[in-house]
Amino acid sequence: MIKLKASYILLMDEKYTILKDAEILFDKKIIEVGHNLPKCEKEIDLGTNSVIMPALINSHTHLEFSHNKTHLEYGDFIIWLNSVLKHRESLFVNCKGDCFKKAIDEMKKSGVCAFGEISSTGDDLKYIKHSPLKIVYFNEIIGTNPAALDILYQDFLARLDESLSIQNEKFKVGISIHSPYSVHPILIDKIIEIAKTKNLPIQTHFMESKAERRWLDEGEGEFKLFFEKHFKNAKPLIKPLEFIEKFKNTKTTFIHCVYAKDEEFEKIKEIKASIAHCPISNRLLNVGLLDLEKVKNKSIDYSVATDGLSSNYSLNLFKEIRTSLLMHIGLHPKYLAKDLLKAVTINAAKSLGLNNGSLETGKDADIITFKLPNIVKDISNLPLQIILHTNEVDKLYINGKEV
Ligand code: MCF
Ligand code: FE
Repeated sequence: MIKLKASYILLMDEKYTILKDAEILFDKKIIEVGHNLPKCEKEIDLGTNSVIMPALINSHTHLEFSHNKTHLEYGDFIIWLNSVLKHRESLFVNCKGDCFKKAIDEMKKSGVCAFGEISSTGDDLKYIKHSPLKIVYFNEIIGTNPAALDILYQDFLARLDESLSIQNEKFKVGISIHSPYSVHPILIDKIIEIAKTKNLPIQTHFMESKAERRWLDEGEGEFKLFFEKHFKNAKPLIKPLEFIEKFKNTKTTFIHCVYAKDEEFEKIKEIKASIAHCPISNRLLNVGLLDLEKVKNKSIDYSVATDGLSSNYSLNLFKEIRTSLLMHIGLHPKYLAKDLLKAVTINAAKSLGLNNGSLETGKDADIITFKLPNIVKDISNLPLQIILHTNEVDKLYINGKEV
């Protein structure tokens, strides 16, 4: 059992409780948070201007692309996609043990205790299965060629089985349907059925670019040229609303949603799905900015994630939320900061189906501690000051153990 004492403790509970000069008692799980808690053998006072909060959760990454620094081309979605097709093989071959370790280390230093990993090949499994961080491993399905559906499905099943065979308390399995433009509806249906039977969380990229919007609405635009060039298949296979509807009665997170329409947001809400917002990725691929005000007004839960190093320069989640704070110029920084901390803790935990993300009795003891440069007298400013001044944490506990 451990007891920590800090100047500020953010619970990230329903009421957004922030305690001053308070304590937290935990073993594997959180036992109690409050003042004057019972004595225990290991007690640490973290000192002046110290903060305790739930460890962060990066809901959406693609670590298999972690070798990318300067290979992929930014500034336009289709140009980026073409550069992915060109460099994918060599990026994967060059990302081995060290490359994954570096990526995980960067997240760990920024206070991340868990991440959602999209895997398109399964080759990353051997490198990350012993990660000190918790993983929700989303086996990705991608492909629209009717002649290849069976091979793709069999390959997917083999990867899914392998990942299911190593499940443990720190490694959970999910399914990723790449996007409405890149997966054949027959595969979508089969795979959603598996997710339902096995109760697995799902992630899918949705309405990321204007090109995707135009292709799915009209069957025209840059995606038409892209499909003709690579796949000789020039017809969109599903309507966006019909796509969302398929995820009814599953636990799904829609990634990006920059070009989603009102009726699509409403459908996402109706089926109780959530959104993952990746602002730096969206900026680098130059697709625009998710309308967070709309997402909030429609009461849809959102998490904030880095996406992979395929569309980001860093996997540091504090940097990601600081960038979000600076990008959404229409929203008040103080209140946006509160929502952004929720987005990388409790909302991300819900998205991945984890028992962490808030400091409440019975939750996993996934906790970070760090120090602010000075006192924050009015605690209503604390979330904003945390986002402005934190890059790395002092301590990270996962299931009550310091890592
Ligand atoms: O989220 C970003 C941008 N949108 C779509 N896909 C990816 C992202 N980062 C990596 N990807 C992967 C995706 O999982 O790139 C491939 C897929 O395996 C694109 S399709 C060849
Ligand atoms: Fe992504």
